[in-house]
Amino acid sequence: MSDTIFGKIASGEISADVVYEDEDLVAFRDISPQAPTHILVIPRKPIPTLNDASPEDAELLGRLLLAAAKVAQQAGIAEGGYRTVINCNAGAGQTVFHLHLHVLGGRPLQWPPG
Ligand code: DGP
Repeated sequence: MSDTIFGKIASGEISADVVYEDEDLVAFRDISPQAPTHILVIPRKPIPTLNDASPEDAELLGRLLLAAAKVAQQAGIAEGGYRTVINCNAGAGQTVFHLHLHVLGGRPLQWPPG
């Protein structure tokens, strides 16, 4: 699958607090939450960064966003508001090179993020 920690979570080799999964996606709680609700949604496919996504990934990326909305709803933060973030490469703070979407909520979120 992939040799990143998220690839190992996707394959079940490493455990995580999984809140949603299907054939192509897994969502689990961030180990270092930056908000009361902080969930990561990943494709099982090991795409390192958003820069590496290709047109053939378009449907997968759309489903990643829809899964984010679903887990936000399940977590009870959809109405109050939440933020989705994809950090791309080190300059944006990406530390795990397996594409992932952060879903953050449960507290007021400042904009711009800084
Ligand atoms: P980023 O900085 O965008 O690459 O975000 C990586 C996030 O992944 C960071 O918020 C911490 C989280 N994380 C790192 N290792 C693990 C892990 O082993 N399990 C879980 N659940 N989250 C992890």
